[in-house]
Amino acid sequence: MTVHVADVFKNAKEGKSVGLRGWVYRYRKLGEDKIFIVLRDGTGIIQSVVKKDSVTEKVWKDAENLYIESSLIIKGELKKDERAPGGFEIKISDIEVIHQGLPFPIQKDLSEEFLLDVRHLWLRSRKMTAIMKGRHFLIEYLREWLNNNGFYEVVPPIITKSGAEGGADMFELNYFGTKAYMTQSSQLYAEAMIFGLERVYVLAPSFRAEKSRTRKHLTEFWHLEPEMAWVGQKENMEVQEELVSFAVQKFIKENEDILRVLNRDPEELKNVKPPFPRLDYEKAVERVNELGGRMEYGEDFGADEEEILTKEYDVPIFVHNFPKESKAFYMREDPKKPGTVLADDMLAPKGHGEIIGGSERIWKLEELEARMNEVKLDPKDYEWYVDLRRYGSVPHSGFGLGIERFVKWVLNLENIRDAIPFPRTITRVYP
Ligand code: NSS
Repeated sequence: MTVHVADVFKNAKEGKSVGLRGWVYRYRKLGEDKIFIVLRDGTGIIQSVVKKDSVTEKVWKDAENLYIESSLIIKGELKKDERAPGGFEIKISDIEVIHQGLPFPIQKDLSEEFLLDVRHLWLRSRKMTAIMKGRHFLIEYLREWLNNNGFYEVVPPIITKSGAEGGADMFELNYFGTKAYMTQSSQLYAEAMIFGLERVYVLAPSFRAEKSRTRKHLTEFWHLEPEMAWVGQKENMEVQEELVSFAVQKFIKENEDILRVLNRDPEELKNVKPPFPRLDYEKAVERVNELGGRMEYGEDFGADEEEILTKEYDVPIFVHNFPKESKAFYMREDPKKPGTVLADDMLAPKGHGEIIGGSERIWKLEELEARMNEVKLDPKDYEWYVDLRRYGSVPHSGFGLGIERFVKWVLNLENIRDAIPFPRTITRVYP
């Protein structure tokens, strides 16, 4: 019988027999009669030692021929060892090599580009494994909050006829002789579903053919998009801060091990609790300029401006009431501040920047038609979406959270590429 590394440490006792299966994480031969193997499995690493005089000749030979990442089953006895990680090491009595394999191509100090070329192998690293676990739990907690607050998870189509964000930057497909596109956002479909279900969310990929080559842009990202009937922009923002705070607080409470591997200090996230500071767009522009940035009214926040603005905070902030010209066609104009829309961006602190974009939607037919006219969108391309405003339309709001942006911030990653197993960027579709 075999167990996992984490289980070994849970009930460790001097002299206890254990069996483990996994991969060689580190390997070192000491003199002519001792080999140290650090074994890795999905739960952690443990040090083990093979001594020539305490195993058969075959086991010794097999041990001598192991490579980094060879797969194997080991049996042995636990021994207390202060220097070993976890305080115990395994004195090996038997090794069954499952696959010796070839010498592993990833050694120390390789370039970022090379590591991306061998991403399919690099995903075994401690760093990537910790990130992938972190991503898993963060998504679990986001879903948990939504499920506990009356939301149904629904699914959208990925192949679409028109763009949710106005249609620029879309990947085009030949759909049996007609043009179709990979979805930019599932929002419009989520909107259709609130009339039956009232509160829904979609978790699906979105595609953007943007030529942005930054540490924050992917061409394919996972997008969490809640949509709510009978909800205005004020409540929309409250839902966003509740959702984000819940996921962050639960994450730092339950995942110390992941945070430790990634050197992320949980103290830096402990103030992430509602309410988040709110800044009117106009004030935000003024503030950026006060702090040494250069921005004109109407401009979007670039990476530099987001950094300047969020540097002062250790919690996310909202920027709201953007000039309507700079935003998408479906956003409702603020009757209290004409010329601006009821929309928000949530910006994560310390330069991580935008993680959410949300808004109250135009829900009246004439208003939507007029706005589409203004921005020269052909209503024909959006006929079904416009149609939703003909039958019992209601005020509604929603938002989109970029999963990789969120993971990048919570785990404090340098680059968004590491927040997804196989990143797609303007220069990379392989592996
Ligand atoms: O373009 S957004 O600001 N808004 C929407 O797509 C709305 N239709 C969402 C909605 O209201 N349902 O994108 C939302 C978020 C944004 O804040 C980022 O966190 C993420 O989606 N996003 C991206 N992540 C990674 N790479 C790229 N290129 C990207 N674009 C947006």
